[in-house]
Amino acid sequence: MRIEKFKIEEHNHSLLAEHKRKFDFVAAGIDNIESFIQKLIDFNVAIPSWALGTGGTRFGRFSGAGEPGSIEEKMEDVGLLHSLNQSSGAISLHIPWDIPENYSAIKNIAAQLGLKFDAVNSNTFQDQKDQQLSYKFGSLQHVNKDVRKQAIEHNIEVIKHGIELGSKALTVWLSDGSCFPGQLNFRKAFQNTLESLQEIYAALPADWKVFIEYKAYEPNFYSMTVGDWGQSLLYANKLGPKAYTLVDLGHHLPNANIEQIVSLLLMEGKLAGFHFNDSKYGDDDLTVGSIKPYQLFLIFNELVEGMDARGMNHAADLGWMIDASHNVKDPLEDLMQSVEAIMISYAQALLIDRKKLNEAQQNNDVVAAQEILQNTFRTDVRAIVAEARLRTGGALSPLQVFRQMKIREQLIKERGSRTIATGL
Ligand code: LRH
Ligand code: MN
Repeated sequence: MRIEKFKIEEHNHSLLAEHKRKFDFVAAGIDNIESFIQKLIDFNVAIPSWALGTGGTRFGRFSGAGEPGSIEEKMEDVGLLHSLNQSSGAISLHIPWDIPENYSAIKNIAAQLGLKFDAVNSNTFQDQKDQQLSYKFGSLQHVNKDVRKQAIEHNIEVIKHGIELGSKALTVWLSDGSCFPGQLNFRKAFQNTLESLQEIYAALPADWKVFIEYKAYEPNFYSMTVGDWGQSLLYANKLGPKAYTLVDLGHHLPNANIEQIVSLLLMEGKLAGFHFNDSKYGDDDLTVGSIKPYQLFLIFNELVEGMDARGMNHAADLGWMIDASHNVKDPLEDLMQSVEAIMISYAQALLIDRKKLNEAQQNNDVVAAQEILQNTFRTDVRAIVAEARLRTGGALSPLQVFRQMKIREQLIKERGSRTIATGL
């Protein structure tokens, strides 16, 4: 299904007066409001193809209804999101969960929906039914050269799919590691993984990047072979200029200072981008900004400071992706909330008075520095984010339109209540 533009215009008209009042109030205090809004308009977050259905835990999954049962329906759902918030103009495919059979048909649908193909993701953390050799004891790290070869070939196949679709990056996340002390020779596992990644790296087109995604642990694991930002950066530095470190917010040990990690990866020119989500304990893949919104703001503070220090293009020079799963929320409502949280944190980071903050830091005026950050964090920028949507044909309140138009109910009518989306 598609949302007719007039429906969104009707909705915006009904909220316009209230919106203008709020916008004029917050905009009054901002000098460069127009360039500010343009940055928000240019900023898009890619939606994961594996997070458009209901997820679950290893103990249970409570399936939703009207879920997309094919890659075409998944693109339709991302198209719905994008028509409502004008900030979700890309989809990130996970292969083999979402193998594009007919490239030109898929590209036509993407063009009609205004979608691009972001990074493609390989999967050597599951055994596929027609697979020769198992990844039970890892993939790129495996002690058996044939298993490594099989995993390398899969990654090269994923690159080929991405090239056909116009993607420019491969994301590699490995569940490789060990469950018990003594099970693995860490050095050999690292070297096997590096040699395997070098073969994958050699298959990258000149204008492509490879994103090495690290993760501290999975339940039941004693070690991960790409366990933290240091290990990922070691691989990325040894691989070469097309290799970068991808930061999934949920992949850290408790209380890790992620904003400091981001600052240093940016300084090194080795930050790939993000898998945005939020977590209370482990890799909970919860709605962005739902648990630690201040941390998200601090991360965007480092991003804006670090990107401007390197003269980077905010929208284009890093990979902006969501990686979440939905156990109790409607997947599309959850994703709308996540995109909104990202846009709010980015807008607040743009609002920080960098000159004043730098002065406070240079004068070791700790109180003033905190006041600058927290006053900005307590500034309600939602009307500015909404104004960016309004100017690009989006809805002032995407969630309100989604509910008022009973879009999930319409999708259930179209798809039935038993469709299951591949993915998490
Ligand atoms: C691993 C991960 C990775 C994806 C998977 C779906 O936890 O974050 O990015 O491959 O989720
Ligand atoms: Mn991830």
